[in-house]
Amino acid sequence: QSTWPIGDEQTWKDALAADEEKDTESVTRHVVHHVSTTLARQAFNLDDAGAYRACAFSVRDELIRRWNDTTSYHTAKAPKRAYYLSLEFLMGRSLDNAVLNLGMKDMVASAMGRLGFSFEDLIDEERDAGLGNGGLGRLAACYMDSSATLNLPVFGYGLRYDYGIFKQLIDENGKQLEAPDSWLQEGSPWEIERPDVAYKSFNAGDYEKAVAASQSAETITRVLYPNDNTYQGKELRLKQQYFWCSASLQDIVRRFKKLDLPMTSLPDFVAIQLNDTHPTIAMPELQRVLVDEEEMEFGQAWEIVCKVFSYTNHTVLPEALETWPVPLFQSLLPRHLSIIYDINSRFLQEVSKRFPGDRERIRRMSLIEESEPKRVRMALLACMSHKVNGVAELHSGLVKSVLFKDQVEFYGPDKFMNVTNGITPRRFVHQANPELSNLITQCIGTEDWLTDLSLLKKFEPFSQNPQVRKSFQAIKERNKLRLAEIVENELGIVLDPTAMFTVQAKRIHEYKRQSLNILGCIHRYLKIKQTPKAERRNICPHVAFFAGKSAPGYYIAFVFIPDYSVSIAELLMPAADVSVQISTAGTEASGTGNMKLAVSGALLLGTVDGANGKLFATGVWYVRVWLKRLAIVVEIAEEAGEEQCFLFGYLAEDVDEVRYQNQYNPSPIEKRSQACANAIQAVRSGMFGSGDYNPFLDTITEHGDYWLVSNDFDSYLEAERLCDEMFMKNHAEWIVKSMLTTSRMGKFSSDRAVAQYAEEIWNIEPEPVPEKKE
Ligand code: GL9
Repeated sequence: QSTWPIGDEQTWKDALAADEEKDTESVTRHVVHHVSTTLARQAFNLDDAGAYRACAFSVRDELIRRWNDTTSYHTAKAPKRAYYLSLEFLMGRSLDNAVLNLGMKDMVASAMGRLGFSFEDLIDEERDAGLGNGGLGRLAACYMDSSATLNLPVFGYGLRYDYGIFKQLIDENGKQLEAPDSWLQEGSPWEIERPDVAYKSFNAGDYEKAVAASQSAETITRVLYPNDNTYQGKELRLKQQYFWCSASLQDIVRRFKKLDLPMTSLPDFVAIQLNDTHPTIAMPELQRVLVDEEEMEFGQAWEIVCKVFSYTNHTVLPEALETWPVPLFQSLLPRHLSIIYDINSRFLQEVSKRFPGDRERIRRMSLIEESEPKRVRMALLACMSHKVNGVAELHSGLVKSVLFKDQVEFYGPDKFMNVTNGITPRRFVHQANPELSNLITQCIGTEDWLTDLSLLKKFEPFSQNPQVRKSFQAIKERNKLRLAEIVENELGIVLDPTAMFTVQAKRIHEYKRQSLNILGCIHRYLKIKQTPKAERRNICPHVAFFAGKSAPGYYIAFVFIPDYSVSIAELLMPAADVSVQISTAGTEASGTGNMKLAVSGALLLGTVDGANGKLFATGVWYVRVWLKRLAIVVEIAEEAGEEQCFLFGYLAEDVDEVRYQNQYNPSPIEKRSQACANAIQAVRSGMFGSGDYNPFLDTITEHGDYWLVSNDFDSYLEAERLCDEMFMKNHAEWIVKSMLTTSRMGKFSSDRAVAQYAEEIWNIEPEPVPEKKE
């Protein structure tokens, strides 16, 4: 019997089918249709911006058809779903990515060509959706890409900010200026407004109040907070968090309720992932819904809440941990505060049963910090969820042994796990480095590696093939040339494309130590000056690329490539020879730029931190630099094989001790590193202009060098020397190593990471939409 809901079934189906043709002619027709109707324009007044929009609308139509098929299939099948709550989604641009994923790029490009436009130019018309700060936000975007690729029933919920991450300008003194990112100025063709799906948490019935409320709701989503690894504690930020979590939960509960099942089966249908502690307020909010609205018993409700949620930690830096002042909570969310107090008192009873008389432990484990004023510890609340994970092997180890040591002892070790981050190869290889993508496909004879990155290992043997090696090298050279041309056009700086390109592209932060990189550059400069002209050609020429934004008001910063974004990453990463990952050991949770650089064949110059150690240990090769613990060197060497890699610096486990020495029993800086002292002296002498660099330099020489720049300096130079030597003297070997790097990055796909979340945390299954029958 027919289940067709409305009108004549055949009429609907014929109309849909007529819309589904996919060839250059039909694409051309669709674009022209959008030009004349959606945009109300014609050929004589159509510029690139208009053509981009029309093109985007016609591509979007194709996405929507598939979206519709997916949602109706999933609605009918009603599988368990996962919901990814992230306050940031750093999506970048969509047009190129969409046509590539739809397999329509050639078709669309030739359609636009026939209409008189260059598709590559149109791609550049799109504004980046910069609704994130860096790694954490881009990770969420990669995870959406992978969830779709894996056919997983996953939704992402976030805020649609009017202004994303600020636009970065550099003034004539080299300082950062921030300008608003008005990415919605011309509207976004990729968004669909759903005014019909609205959750009114604001007073209905009273007109004036309602208008005021909708205005205050608009200010709530006005702007993304530009913080990286720091907690700021602004009232509006807490409002953003609650507004977003409340609306998301209402949508989730509404969808669950359509199943007509008791609330007790919620955990069988709903998994919610907290991307950092930002959405932790969703836990007491669900508790409020279950207890106050569904009239469930408190203890039973909390059990359900804990089963539904899980939490990803993204940093161990103490300054980043969210703790909201109790008075602020009391004034904004009094019911939630009282729920948290109830949960806390039950929880602490359990703790004191397990550890009688251990007052110190209870103080540490309390959800409420007994400071003045008291504060709510969001991370400890999030730890009550059913799984807690870190984002790289080394980081997850620190999460267990340092950050949540008490919690591991209380809950047991099973709750705490690792899911190493990943990146999407569709965007960061296929789209950003199309020539490399083609070469890999040609060599291994299939495109399947784009959805199963472990197949990259089949590329490894081609590192022995001189022909392929030549092609691989030529691609790197063209990517470098492309970057050099853009730098010349945009910044007026002429670069030598045969020089070694080193790239450090990430947020500017002391722990990431752009300082080490720049002082290293100064060291090189001083060395070149001291070298007689005739001997200078033995020195490996470097171009050091820095890109990244600094949190406003964060005054220790340098920037060269301005306004770093996803789109600039797509340009920089394929052109790098060397990937600079030099954070103080134990501070970078994972890093994901390291992965983007490595798949494009950049060799790693880095500390044993974040995923670096793991990138290295699973494959790449082997360093013979100054790891201060020989035992570890041997262990890594055993895993990776007798090869050359460029790791350096103190290990995480040594950092506390060295730091303590720096602070309480410092040796003169010249003793820690003469080279570092010289570089600093050169800057202080005014050699690089009259800017006041002393506050920055003093952090190293006067204030205990918290981030160990001086301590790691000599081993950094040594690693760099080895790197230069290979690049200059044995470039053939360099290319082999570069190809091996690419080939061995299979693990670092976000597909692998998301599959792991699905299986080990969410307990959800792929639900591919069945092929349509003709
Ligand atoms: C971060 C970590 O610092 C990175 O090491 C990690 O790779 C990402 C993703 O897990 O998360 N945590 C964090 O607060 N940021 C990260 O990048 N900051 C920004 O996103 C700006």
